[in-house]
Amino acid sequence: LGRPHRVEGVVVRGHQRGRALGFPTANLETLPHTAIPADGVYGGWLVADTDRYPGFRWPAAISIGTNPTFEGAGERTVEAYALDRDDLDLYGEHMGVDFTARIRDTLKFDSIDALIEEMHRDVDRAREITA
Ligand code: FMN
Repeated sequence: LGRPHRVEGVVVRGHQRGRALGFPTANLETLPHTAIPADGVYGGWLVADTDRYPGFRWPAAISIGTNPTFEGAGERTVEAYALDRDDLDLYGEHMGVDFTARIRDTLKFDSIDALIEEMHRDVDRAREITA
């Protein structure tokens, strides 16, 4: 494409598990017909262009999928964890996610600890991808 694919949306509340996992994510509510990449984990950027965060972007680990590790996994979500930024309050903000490189397929883990362990590796990979 010559440039990373971007998905845009307003940040909405998810199941609120992310903070407990150690990786709070911004869940983007996308418009119908948005071209969402295949389920998986990606390295890229969380891009803000709002009054609060004009021209800001943060390196991010991005997850697309139905979060099959959790019971009642249902809706496909587009979520981005801004690396090292556990303090951001982005609810209601219009944001973009730029996909730089694919890291892996989405997996159904046997335990939440196993998911968290893998997410640490994802974050390391996302850091390299955006360095
Ligand atoms: N959920 C899975 O079930 N399997 C995965 O392989 C998986 N990988 C993820 C990788 C990253 C880098 C991130 C940020 C999330 C991943 N997730 C995965 C999604 C988490 O399950 C999800 O972020 C968590 O449940 C919080 O969801 P919530 O925002 O709706 O509370």
